[in-house]
Amino acid sequence: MRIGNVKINILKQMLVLSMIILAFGFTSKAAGVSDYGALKVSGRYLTSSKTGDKVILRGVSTHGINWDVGYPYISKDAFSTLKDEYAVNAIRLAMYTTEYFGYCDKAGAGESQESVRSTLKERIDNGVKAATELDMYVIIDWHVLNDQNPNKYKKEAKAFFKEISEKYASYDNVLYEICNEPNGGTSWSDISKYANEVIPVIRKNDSDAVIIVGTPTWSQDVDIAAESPLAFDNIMYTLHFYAATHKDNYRDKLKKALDKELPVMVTEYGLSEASGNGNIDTSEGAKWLDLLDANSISYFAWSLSNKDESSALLKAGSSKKSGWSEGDLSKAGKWVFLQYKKRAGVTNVDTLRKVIGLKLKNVKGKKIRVKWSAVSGADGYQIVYSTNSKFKKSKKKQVTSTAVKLSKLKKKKTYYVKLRAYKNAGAGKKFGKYSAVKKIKIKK
Ligand code: IDC
Repeated sequence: MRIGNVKINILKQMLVLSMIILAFGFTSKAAGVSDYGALKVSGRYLTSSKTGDKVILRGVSTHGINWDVGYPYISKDAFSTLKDEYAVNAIRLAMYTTEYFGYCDKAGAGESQESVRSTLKERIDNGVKAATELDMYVIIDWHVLNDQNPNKYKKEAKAFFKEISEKYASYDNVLYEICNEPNGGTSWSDISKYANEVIPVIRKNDSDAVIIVGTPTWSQDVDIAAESPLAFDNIMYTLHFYAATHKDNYRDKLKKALDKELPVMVTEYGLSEASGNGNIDTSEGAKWLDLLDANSISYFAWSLSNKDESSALLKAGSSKKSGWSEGDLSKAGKWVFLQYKKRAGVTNVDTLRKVIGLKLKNVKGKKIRVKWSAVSGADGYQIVYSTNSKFKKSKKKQVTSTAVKLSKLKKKKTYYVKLRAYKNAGAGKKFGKYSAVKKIKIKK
């Protein structure tokens, strides 16, 4: 039937179009929960239970959700900016167990411990719901740090994870991180004891959720965990790095763990020093992300915050709580999000689109006026013109505006004009494609 054929043709065209979009990556979003479904650990990889493909989460961690440099960014608006503009497909909610307003030790905060807890759980709930509505994955992080040994608050941890795994059992996008960074001499066997009690509590409610376990020495010793991994399925082990401090030696630890097929997730990293401040090292950062991507390991940048420290992804003191454009990002934020877009292949950030809307007009005095439409991301434009249609003996001119007057032209001659956008790249320039050629005869 005709109508049927027409429909099929339209469907075919849509299919071809979506294949082109996929191939060239001109979509603006990273793949999400509706693409992958629940996550599953298979061998040393995080995979999709839906397609079986390996999955890389490119995420952002909040700062501590107990502080005003952290929790105000838990919102649908903030997360959707991260997703739509910066190719982020996962969020980590970092809930400190100690320090001011901490879940287990509120450290002098002027509220009861019970009320601190209910506030923190409310924030987690807001975060989980926002991520869920946006098709994003979300990690609930029991942020052990000053408390050093997760066994210190094991009872609280079990009660907490019992409650939240019950609440989010049906959420395919929720992952549980049971101890951020054991430290202060906490051994892998200490951590294993803790994990062997906490994991079954979660499993009872949420039998197949991915659970992430911290490793000794601020989650650096994945090589040690690899020697005696836990006896559960769907477990990943944490590696954290701060690129200006942790370099080759730490990457070697990762390689050792991978040689033993340990499933690793980088639930926190920074370009800064381990303090969260100081130098930013993007070249070490690139080495790390290359290694992680090559091994399909997920990573989460610390932190979505405007705190005045170099690991923060937003400009220090910036007041916007969502809708950040590049100018609102810190040096680290700019770098991290550019990497995410490139690495997720969601936007071909290196390619400038070709110039369109080129218009030529005679101007008195053997001149022409050239105008065109702006290309997003361009730093300027290069105009090429010649009396030869093949652009032999052409002249070139570079401008940063979207209009220019060309002068000293020859009367009665026909000129051919084309132009392309460019981006400054180090010492040189990166050019987009040329516009269509337009011609004009010089009259006056
Ligand atoms: C840092 C924050 C900083 C805060 C400090 C103590 O960036 O503003 O004052 O914690 O609460 C980690 C931890 C993470 C640290 C981060 C940077 O998981 O909580 O955040 N870091 O020091 N491990 C290595 C580095």
